[in-house]
Amino acid sequence: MSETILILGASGQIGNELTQELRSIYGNSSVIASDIKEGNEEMMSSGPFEIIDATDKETILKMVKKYKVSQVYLLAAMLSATAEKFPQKAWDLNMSSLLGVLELAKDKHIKQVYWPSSIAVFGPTTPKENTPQKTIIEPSTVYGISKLSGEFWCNYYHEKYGVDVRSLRYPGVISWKVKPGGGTTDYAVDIYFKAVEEGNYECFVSKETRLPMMYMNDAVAATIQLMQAKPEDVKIRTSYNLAAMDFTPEEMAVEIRKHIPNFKVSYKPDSRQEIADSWPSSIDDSEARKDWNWQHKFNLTSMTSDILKNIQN
Ligand code: AKB
Repeated sequence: MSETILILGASGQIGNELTQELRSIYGNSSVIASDIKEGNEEMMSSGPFEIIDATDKETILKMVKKYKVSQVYLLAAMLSATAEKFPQKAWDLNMSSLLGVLELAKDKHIKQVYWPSSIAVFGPTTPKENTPQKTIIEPSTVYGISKLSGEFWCNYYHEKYGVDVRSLRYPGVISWKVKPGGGTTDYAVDIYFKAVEEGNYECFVSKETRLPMMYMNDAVAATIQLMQAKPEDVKIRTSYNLAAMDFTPEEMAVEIRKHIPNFKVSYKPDSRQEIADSWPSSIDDSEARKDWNWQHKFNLTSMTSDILKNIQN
């Protein structure tokens, strides 16, 4: 399979690890990383990198032509907590970047597009447990509104113009290589670093807040698996529910104490609590499992061991 891939937003939490995995599959020179800021040493030294603003359609087109790009992964976005502070900016970034890339695909400059959605499309009126693919979707955050609109734009471009765009509704994604920024689920990453570095953590959501989560390794695997699936197997062109595990901060603390027995957590919920409370506590992703055979590998126990081992190293 030969593809030339452009990743927009490659220096971020998911972009960084996705870039490295795609480079190992398609070859370093076939995966062009880009962002408004440089990535880490591994990304910069292992393959091509370009400074690109994801809302700048003309520059994207120039790069698509320069490298003969066949696929674009658009990962640049403003996440839930920051988007509440800068609603207009979040809407502009999240929407204009997507519409620009969809137009390039419509005009046949690229063959395939990946665009991430999120559990943030769901809102307070959505059934909380085992949230189905099709259900009440009334988001209460700017980020959620932008993701929901984006999903329907993807579907529209697919139906109307035959654009091959694919998408996943990520749960909170947990990683240790690059930290996330501006999300509500960021505590589930911070907690591991604070456990190792300081032995205690002040959590910004309450101890019983249950949210759907996934280890980065699974998120990257799912993304690539969806992009490699046969077009006829990709039956949902808004965005697929995707799940691996769900837990509360208290359950995380119990798991971390198996490795760091004196680890202490205190709870001081802030404005992010309201966002977390509006999201599902678990997700039904049976459509992804049925359509393209999605299977997760990591649960809370195996993820915790892996992350702590890596941070301690
Ligand atoms: C966030 O917390 O904003 C993101 C997400 C769930 O999309 N991690």
